Amino acid sequence: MAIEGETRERIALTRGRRHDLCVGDEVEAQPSGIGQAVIEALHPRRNLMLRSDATRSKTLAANIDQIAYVLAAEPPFSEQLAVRVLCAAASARIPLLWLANKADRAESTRVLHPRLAVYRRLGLKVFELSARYDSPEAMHRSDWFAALQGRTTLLLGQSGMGKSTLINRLVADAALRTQQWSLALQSGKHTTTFSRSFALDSPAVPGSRIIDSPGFQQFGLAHLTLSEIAHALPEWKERLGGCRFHNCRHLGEPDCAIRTAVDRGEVDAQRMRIWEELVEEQERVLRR
Ligand SMILES: Nc1nc2c(ncn2[C@@H]2O[C@H](COP(=O)(O)OP(=O)(O)OP(=O)(O)O)[C@@H](O)[C@H]2O)c(=O)[nH]1
Ligand SMILES: [Mg+2]
Ligand SMILES: [Zn+2]
Repeated sequence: MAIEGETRERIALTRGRRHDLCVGDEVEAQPSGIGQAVIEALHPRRNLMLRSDATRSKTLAANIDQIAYVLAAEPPFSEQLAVRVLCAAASARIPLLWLANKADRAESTRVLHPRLAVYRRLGLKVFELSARYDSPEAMHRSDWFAALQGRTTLLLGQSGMGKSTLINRLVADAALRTQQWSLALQSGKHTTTFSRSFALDSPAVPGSRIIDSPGFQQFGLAHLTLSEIAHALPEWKERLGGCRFHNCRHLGEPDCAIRTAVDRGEVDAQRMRIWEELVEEQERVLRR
């Protein structure tokens, strides 16, 4: 953590067994010894991104301006996970954009394009880049870089999509620290195990921050109702009033506006399959 007016960061300790603090939190803290501080109180949060399973929820970041979801064709992109993150962000009222990384891998990236097009048509901002190979000049001229300026952005995504690589390119001293950490851990791996906020080097607009986070294989939405999930899907939201039943789950009920739209090709069928899996999981959570 950082204390206002200090340049060096401190290791923060919490009183009691408080585990719900997360990156981006603003706290009351007292310096305690060299390089340490004790957190006394948590300031109210402007927003909070979280994921949850049936038994517990995990806070991911607080007080952020937006989420950049980093995806790529390799390792395989899970649209189901991406939709889950879209739903969690929408319900937390946090704007979200997609960074489709590894554009240098033209062959594999090609298969992503039809899916990216679906989300662009739904109004999502989708940018393509190569965190590893784009030149710094190209990065600084890009629309996605402009979208990061002046904001605090949380990078989220499956493991191996390139979140840390991107931060290493954007933050001059991040790479160094990454190396030090992995040396200290004797792990030899560069996979991220905890979230960390960095000042983004953007001379034009001060105050930009970017947050690295550990990749995930699962993203539970136990904290959302089915209705909240349905309302987070924009092309569904506008049709929800059209179903015959007020509590339609869009799983084959008669006169379902969403099914009709899927049959007519107006709503993407892949999104319907993801919805079916979400309903099934949500009902499993409720049965517990
Ligand atoms: N070809 C290519 N490889 C990339 C690109 N960006 C990242 N990679 C590679 O992808 C692998 C994973 O990158 P990381 O930055 O560690 O991925 P991450 O999203 O931080 O992964 P976690 O920390 O596990 O969540 C590394 O081998 C990177 O070199 C890119 O633009 N093109
Ligand atoms: Mg990482
Ligand atoms: Zn319906």
